[in-house]
Amino acid sequence: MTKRLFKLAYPPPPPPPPTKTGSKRKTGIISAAVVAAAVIIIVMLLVFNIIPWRPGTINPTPTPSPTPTPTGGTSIVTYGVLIGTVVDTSGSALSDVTVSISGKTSSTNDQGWFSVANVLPGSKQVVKFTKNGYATTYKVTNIYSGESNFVEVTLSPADTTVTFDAAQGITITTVDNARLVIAANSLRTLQNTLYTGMAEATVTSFDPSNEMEANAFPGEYLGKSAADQTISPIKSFGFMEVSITSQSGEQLQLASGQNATIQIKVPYSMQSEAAALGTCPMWYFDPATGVWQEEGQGTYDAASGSFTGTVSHFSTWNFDIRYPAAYVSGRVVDSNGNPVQGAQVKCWGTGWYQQRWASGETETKADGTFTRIPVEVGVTFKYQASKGGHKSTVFQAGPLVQNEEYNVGDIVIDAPVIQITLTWGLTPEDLDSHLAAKLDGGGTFHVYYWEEGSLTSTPFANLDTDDTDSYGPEVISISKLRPGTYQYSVRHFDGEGKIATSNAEVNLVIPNKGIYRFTPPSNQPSGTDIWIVFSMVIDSTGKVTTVNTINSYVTGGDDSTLLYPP
Ligand SMILES: [Ca+2]
Ligand SMILES: [Ca+2]
Repeated sequence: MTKRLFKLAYPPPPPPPPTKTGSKRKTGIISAAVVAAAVIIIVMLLVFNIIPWRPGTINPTPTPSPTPTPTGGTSIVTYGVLIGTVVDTSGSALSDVTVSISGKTSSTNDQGWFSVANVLPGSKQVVKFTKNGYATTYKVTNIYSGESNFVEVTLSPADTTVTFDAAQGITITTVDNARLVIAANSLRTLQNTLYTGMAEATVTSFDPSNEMEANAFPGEYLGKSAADQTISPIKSFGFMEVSITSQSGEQLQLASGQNATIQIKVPYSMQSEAAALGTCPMWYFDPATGVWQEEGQGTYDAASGSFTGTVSHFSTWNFDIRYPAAYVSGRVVDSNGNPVQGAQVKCWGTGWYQQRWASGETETKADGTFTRIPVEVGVTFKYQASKGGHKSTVFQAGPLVQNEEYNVGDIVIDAPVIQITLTWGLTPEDLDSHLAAKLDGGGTFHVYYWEEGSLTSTPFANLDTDDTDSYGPEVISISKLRPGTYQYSVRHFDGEGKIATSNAEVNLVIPNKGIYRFTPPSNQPSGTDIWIVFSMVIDSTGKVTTVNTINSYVTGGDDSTLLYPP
């Protein structure tokens, strides 16, 4: 952000890249004061011609080292890539969250971004998000071969962690006045033996009238009926995540025939509705299917403003009812009016007690359309399209009447059409993504940490996240391809080790063309700092005609001419 402000305030002279000896750059760390001081110094240097700077030219760079024979791997792969971001319930980026999907795991960087490559295609795949001290949550997403998909996740800090004697049981009350009662001698190990030692219970209750807590809802607001297994949209009065472990960390469950009691305080704004109902279906989140399964029923107690019910196993439990629905349709387009395929559309209730459900479409069709997203009748709702982590404006509509079909028209979004991910291992600490292009007609651009770019204006390419402390990911998105040649490189910015032994992996995702996976050649000449990975040629219609694997090492710097295609 600070770098963007800097560029807006002082458009003509691009700042020189920082030196390795300078304090670590990177978004959000540099204070406004430091930026202002840097601006003054740079402007003075430029005015007094201390820094040579020539508009429209690229700084000279050292002679390249001899190019080794490519030995790195390149393949077109038949998997999908899952990219996403994780925030906490205050909206801050959350690092070191473990992300698991069909046996693959990854973790989030300092900016809360993650990328999982090599995910087998499949619809309605369940993604699990865990972090010590936080309530586990899940998202459900589709994975397509040759495409990237994106999920946004909110994790809530755990409310209460209590150690207790399983032989005696315990009653735990959370800050939201939710309650869990575990009877004496009611726990078993996963080997089905009675557990009588010390146990640790982590309990987190969620107030769905709080929009950020509602965002931490596992899966989707869809429940499967106990009676006939039909799936309907549901809205919540409150939910609770319970995890019980032995002292050695082994997961514990309720023994056969045993029940625990859970009680959820209904938000004040929903208490008259709860009182009128008297009872409420209970649902548990089934990580195997990604759907809420109805099981049992809670009873409302007006004195405490709570629903109470019993459960036979621990999971995330939810007091929800089905709601009468209206249906929203529409189309997602780019700023030129072209349909955007694969966008997500989310609708959610708004108002002081209506933000207790959300619904959506995981991807728009080839013609950009989405159909029949259920919304609660009689409620004003918001809606928004997103793709690849980039979002449209938030719009508002409703209230609608039961079974009404409502078309919102076109939602405009500057979505990425191509994404390039970079991940690596522990060392070097800081690798950087560079995308540089020579355009037909003479223009150039270079997107990297110091010039993050933009999806809504030239260069229509953006560095979404830069990682500086091992592993990655880094993500570059491109929203519009312009005729010319684009070249992507990885530069070793900082830290011990070399690119060749970094376990780096680059995935170039071109929808309708495929995913190109690159790994660095092993024979990296000493002194080289740049791995030129690939170039791609864009024709006059803005389509990728060829992807050329380069896989060579050169010596340069952040502003090397060698980062540009020849
Ligand atoms: Ca980096
Ligand atoms: Ca990192």
